[in-house]
Amino acid sequence: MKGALGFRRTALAGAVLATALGGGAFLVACGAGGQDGGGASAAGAARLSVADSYIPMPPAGGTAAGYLTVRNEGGEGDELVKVSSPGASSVTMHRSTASTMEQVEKLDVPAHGALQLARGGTHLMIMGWQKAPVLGDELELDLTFTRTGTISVKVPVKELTYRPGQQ
Ligand SMILES: [Cu+2]
Repeated sequence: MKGALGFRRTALAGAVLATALGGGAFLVACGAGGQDGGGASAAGAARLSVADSYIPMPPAGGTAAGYLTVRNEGGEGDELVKVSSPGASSVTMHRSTASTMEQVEKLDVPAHGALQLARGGTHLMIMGWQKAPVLGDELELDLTFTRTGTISVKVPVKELTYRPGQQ
């Protein structure tokens, strides 16, 4: 934080000096450039949070899907590159296509946007449960992002028909 403020002040001082030497037009260009640079390094980092996570109850402890939303309030994108769980042997990322689904290695979390895993679209596949899940259980998922690192969330097991925002 301190470093970023220091940089801003330096850039500003440079702009003022440039005015004295070079005139108004140069000030506009230089000032705008300097501020953009400062903003990108200070407030631009990805700021992630996870919401609306749930796992529809799988039939007889079999393969389950997992859904969640990763919000990014920061000015830099990030990408989800790995998901694992202490309670399941395998968690993979899948994208649904018209007739099937395919595994993907990473999912983008856009700046000032969100990565949404939802029914019919991108989802997690959770296999090899250590203990057959029951309604109300929570499964820890460790989500690893390129820039942010790992975020751990407890994801509740819900009824098969559950959708976020309604019971
Ligand atoms: Cu799948």
